[in-house]
Amino acid sequence: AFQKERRTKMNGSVNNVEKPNKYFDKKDKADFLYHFGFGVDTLDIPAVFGDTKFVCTGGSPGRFKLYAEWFAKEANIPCSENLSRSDRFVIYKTGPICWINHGMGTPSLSIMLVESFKLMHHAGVKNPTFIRLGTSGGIGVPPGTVVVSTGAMNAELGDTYVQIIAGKRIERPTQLDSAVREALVEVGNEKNIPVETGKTMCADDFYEGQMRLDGYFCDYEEEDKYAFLRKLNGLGVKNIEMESTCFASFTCRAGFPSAIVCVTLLNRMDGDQVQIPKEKYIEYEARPFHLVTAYIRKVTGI
Ligand code: R2B
Ligand code: URA
Repeated sequence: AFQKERRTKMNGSVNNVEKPNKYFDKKDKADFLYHFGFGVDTLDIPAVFGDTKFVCTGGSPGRFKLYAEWFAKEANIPCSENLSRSDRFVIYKTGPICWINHGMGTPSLSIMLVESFKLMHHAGVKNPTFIRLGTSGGIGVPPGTVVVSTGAMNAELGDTYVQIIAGKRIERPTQLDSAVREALVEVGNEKNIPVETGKTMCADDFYEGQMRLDGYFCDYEEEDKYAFLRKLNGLGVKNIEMESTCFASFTCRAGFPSAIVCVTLLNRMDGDQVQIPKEKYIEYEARPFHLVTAYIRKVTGI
């Protein structure tokens, strides 16, 4: 019941929160988070993670180590060592913020999210906010734009996350928290970070699934690519990445407020190759960090 109450406090949410798996608590004591490499029996999870308020996530392990270190430096607080005991994901902690990478694509992200949700459960954390800080391909916005997603669209252009369970297709809603989004946009404007809001399309691959002309395979024409991007544009899509539907759907099911903040590395209307000068890449990948950090510091007072 307390989870339902939590969810109704969130703006823009209409869905009931799902309770954790009914088999979960019976197995609680022995639970091992395989892809994090530790479990209830091998780590004092409440002592290490019990104060968590934000879980920041994104694809690359190196970038998330860097983000954690930058945050620690900026807030003048310590940064943990890598707390993961597996080489699948890295986990850093700076005060009440966890920085965990999720790899590329929804299968990898789904594993990381399930284990993060179990981690929060074992730690006794009641209402963590999850934020994805990522990269993406822009549609009709200049490279370097930070898109704060209003919703996530799947590869069939539906506003759902499609899971195949027991041979059946299950579709779930992909809402994001409007209060967190609005607060992020406000901070972006205050900080002069180029922020836009819009829908995010989640593709199942980087090349054909995003209608690139630079993959190994390409059985469509250049005009098909532009027609598809224009169609997305007409549906309010500002960027394409590879995790948004799963991220939105899982956080929504758990009742955790969440947001997706992705910088665009290129405008797909102008090309497909991601080949930007190193200094530009560093500048662009720092933008979601600056935006999310300013927001977190504002709401936590850290
Ligand atoms: C954005 O960038 C990655 C592909 O290059 C993928 O994880 C994503 O969503
Ligand atoms: N990530 C994607 O998924 N697509 C892009 O075009 C750039 C980054």
